[in-house]
Amino acid sequence: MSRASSLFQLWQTPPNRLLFKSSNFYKGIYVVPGAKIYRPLCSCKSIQTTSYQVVNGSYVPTTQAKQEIKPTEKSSAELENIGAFQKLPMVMPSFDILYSALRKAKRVPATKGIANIAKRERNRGAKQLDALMKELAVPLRTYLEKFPKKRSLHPYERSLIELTLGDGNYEEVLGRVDALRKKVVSVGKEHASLCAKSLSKREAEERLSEGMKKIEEMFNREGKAVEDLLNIAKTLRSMPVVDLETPTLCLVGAPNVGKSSLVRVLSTGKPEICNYPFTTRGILMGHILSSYQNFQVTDTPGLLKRSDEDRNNLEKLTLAVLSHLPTAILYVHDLSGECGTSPSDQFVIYKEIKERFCDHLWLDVVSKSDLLKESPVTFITEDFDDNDLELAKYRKSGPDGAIRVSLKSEIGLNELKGRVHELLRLQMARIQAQDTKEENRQVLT
Ligand SMILES: Nc1nc2c(ncn2[C@@H]2O[C@H](COP(=O)(O)OP(=O)(O)OP(=O)(O)O)[C@@H](O)[C@H]2O)c(=O)[nH]1
Ligand SMILES: [Mg+2]
Repeated sequence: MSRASSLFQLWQTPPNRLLFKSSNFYKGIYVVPGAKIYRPLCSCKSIQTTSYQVVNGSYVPTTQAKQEIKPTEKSSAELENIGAFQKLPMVMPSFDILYSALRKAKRVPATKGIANIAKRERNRGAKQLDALMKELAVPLRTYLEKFPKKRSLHPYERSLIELTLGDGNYEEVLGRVDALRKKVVSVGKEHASLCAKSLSKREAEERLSEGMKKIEEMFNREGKAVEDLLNIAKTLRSMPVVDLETPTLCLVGAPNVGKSSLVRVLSTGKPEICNYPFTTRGILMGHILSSYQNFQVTDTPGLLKRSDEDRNNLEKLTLAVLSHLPTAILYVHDLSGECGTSPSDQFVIYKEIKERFCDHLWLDVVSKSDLLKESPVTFITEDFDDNDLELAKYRKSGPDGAIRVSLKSEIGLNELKGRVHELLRLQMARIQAQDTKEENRQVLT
């Protein structure tokens, strides 16, 4: 059976087979602003197949390794593209950089033809210190050139950096790597120059070993900046890849309303499902592969009723997706209130989001309809104004046109899948229209 047809079957699979299977595939991770270990928020489903070789202290894909690494400013055409995280260099641990540099520097001989022993020794010492300085500084400079400036990134990736690494941490770590590079250069130059002025063979040997020791100690002391950079690269590289040309469905709603459960049924995505809020702690991508078309599905953390200033980084991630990616929205409502957020509060959140993102294609779904036999059934007590007819209507059946589904009783799922397909086809038409508009604009300018 081909891969496409087996995935198509997944799309058709009865939901209860998928829903209540516990999954260890996706493990959410808490965002701790300021934390120095940057563990990925999201699962990475792409498998690395490229081979790498070491160039200037970076693991570079073999296909790129022979190309010269030039520090170039990004052209304006490159600025707005998504995918910068997949191009980040593979950073070597500071220990590896240091010991590779020491090994290479110690092999550097004196210039040929110097007969005087003292002269030869100070020449050798200065050259070795200079080599050590370069072997350490060049990889650091290469990293600094290859980690993009935040302002040159797509706004979505910029938000991911701020919300997953903590505000300012990316720049702070790059700043520390640059400071280390500068120290290596200055201490290396100082000791190479001292060694070059030695009056005897013995003095040259002593100054060489003193210089090497100083640089080594400094690199050991401050090399943590490189480790932090390595962790940042790992975290960012594991962020799910979004293709702006592929129609995307984004599931949004209050925490615990059943978004991830629906992602599992609608797509290949396998987010964790639990009966507590904020199970989903990052952006997770799944795919819908129908007969001829590939669609993306993103699961997002839940939104609470509160102002933007009070929102946690997880909620901000959801808003970043909606603000910066051209997704269609599947908004999930749990009118039973079993999720922990009352229908009245969900209504407030819904109205705010709908107003803010009214230009997105939209579909409403009322989840857990097995719990709504005598709707509205509220699991939590809430005060609400009986005279608010709009709210009363919402509490009974959700927004106009909402589809009722239950994963437990398998109600409404075929209708939902059909409507999702329709929505994504419309999204495809939007993307194509946008591309044509862009091409026409480029022809005219
Ligand atoms: N009764 C019933 N429970 C459901 C249904 N769909 C999901 N649930 C349960 O609702 C709970 C929350 O489901 P999730 O899919 O994790 O909800 P979520 O919106 O992704 O939650 P967060 O990631 O925390 O925002 C789980 O215990 C699910 O088993 C349904 O159709 N009926
Ligand atoms: Mg979830």
